[in-house]
Amino acid sequence: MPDTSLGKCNTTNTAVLTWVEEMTKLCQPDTVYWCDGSEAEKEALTGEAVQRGILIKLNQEKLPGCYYHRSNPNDVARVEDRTFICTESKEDAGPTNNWAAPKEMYRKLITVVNGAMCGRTMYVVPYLMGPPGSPLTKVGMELTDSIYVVLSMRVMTRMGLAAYQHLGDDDGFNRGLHCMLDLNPENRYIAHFPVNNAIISTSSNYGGNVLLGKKCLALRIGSYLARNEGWLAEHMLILGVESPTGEKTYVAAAFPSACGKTNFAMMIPPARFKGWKITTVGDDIAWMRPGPDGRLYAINPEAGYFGVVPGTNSKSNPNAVATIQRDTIYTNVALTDDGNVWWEGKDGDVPNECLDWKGNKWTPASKEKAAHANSRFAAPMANNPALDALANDAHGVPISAIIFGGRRSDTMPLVFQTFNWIHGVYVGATMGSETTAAAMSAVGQIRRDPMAMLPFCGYNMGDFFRHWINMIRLMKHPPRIFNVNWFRKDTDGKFLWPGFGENVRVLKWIVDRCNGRAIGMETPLGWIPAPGEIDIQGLDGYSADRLAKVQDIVSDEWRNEIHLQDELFMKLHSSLPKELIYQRELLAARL
Ligand code: OXD
Ligand code: MN
Repeated sequence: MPDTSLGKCNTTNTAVLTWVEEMTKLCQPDTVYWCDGSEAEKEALTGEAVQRGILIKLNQEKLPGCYYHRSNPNDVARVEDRTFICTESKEDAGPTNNWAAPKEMYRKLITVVNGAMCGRTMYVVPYLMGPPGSPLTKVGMELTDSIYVVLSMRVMTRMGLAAYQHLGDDDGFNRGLHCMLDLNPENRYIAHFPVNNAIISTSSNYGGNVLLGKKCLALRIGSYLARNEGWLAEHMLILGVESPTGEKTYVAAAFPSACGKTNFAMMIPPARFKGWKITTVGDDIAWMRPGPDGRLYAINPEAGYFGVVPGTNSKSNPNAVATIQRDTIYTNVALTDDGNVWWEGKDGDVPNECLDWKGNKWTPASKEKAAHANSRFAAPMANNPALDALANDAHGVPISAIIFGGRRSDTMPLVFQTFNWIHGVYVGATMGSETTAAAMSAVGQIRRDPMAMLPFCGYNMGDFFRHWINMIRLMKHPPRIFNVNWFRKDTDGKFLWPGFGENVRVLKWIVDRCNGRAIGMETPLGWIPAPGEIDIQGLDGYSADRLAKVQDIVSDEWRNEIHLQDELFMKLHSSLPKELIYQRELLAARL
């Protein structure tokens, strides 16, 4: 028997009611379904999605509560060329964003979504970004005609009636409209209207484009709100480091997409680090604001992880392996005949045969990968065995260190600490990384990705740097800023650092620096570990010589690096804070 209490209008907030009515008139759905976030609703919608073939039920003995989804092959990643920041002036969006005038974009999209939900259901999804009761928490409403989006939003956000409670009678919520249309890439728009706190996303069903709480609200609109309200919305993981003496230090770290943020946030220290524990607050996004004690406090606005699947195994990320054993939606991995999932780099044997992410027969002799390189899991963070005790805390956690890092085969040493906040902002601003499959672009080229926010900053990047510089005035005890690179290679193309759980060795030095224990050594780049300060004991066959190599500062490489920064500096010249130009000159002089 269908539960007839589900789907009914469940708010009296007049701003919500008026907006939903307007959007209903525009999109003309057959039915409007109001989500409440309940278990009964989850069961009903999951059942419907399975019945309509949108989800496949996986083997419930092996993977309880897990489902499988295949996307349209033309719709497997974020689309930066179709992502727009619609501010009054082009200068407000800045040279690193696609800009469109709000009026024109609204006019175009109103045509695109007019009647787009005929014959379909519009789901009204209320959600919170952030724990209930936090001063940083924001309310979003997403209207979508995708049941996959509804079920994924349930995992990724605090979805349901709690959002209305937080909102009360207020009209200050993000208005997000998502219409799947026919997934024709020509009608694909991910349009942000920061001044109106609104998002319209069309003709896609890929997470990063359509789970509107994530990149669209928490980063693009979030960064815009953060600048106006005096806080930071960042593409950063947040983790806690617990020492054997029980000392707890929190760290936030920015890495470009698919550089191992999720692995780093869930890392398990090696045997040599007995008694050390890493706990996860968040794996992708940090909202941070100065607290009354002058420190910077961070929350993770999300409630789930939307992680890259290939390469996830008990060596790279045992906590992620545990997390995705239940209540997880898998997208674009391979499907085995016993209702299990498989991907390149999974633990255990390669199946003799399975269905690839497109639904075609796959064998180990196949030329193509079975799982798409950007196949994903959406899993509740509550499943994470290493979830930090304060992950749901309304005050957030005090941040002692901010880490920037990219994927660089050369130039960048394993770790250095910047001299001060502004030097740290310069290092974050000039971050570069080799591109990966998380976005539709050529893989393997270096691109400047300031603070890992290139695709996510909702306003002019130069003004974003200015905001970062200004933030120091609001903090009596700012976090120390570091730079790391796990990906440096030797001349044979082999990684110079083992990475994964061994990264705790670097993290320990960072924590020691924050807590006044490590002495360090001054170099032109900043402070690096003094000999012996990075513990390499228990690292099989790893020598001090190899550590020296991964820390090496090669003048020619740095001359080239400074030269390569020209491109970014020229692009941003009209809004680039002078302080960053001085920092670059100082670095050149030191080198
Ligand atoms: C992500 C991304 O999905 O950064 O987190 O692309
Ligand atoms: Mn990300």
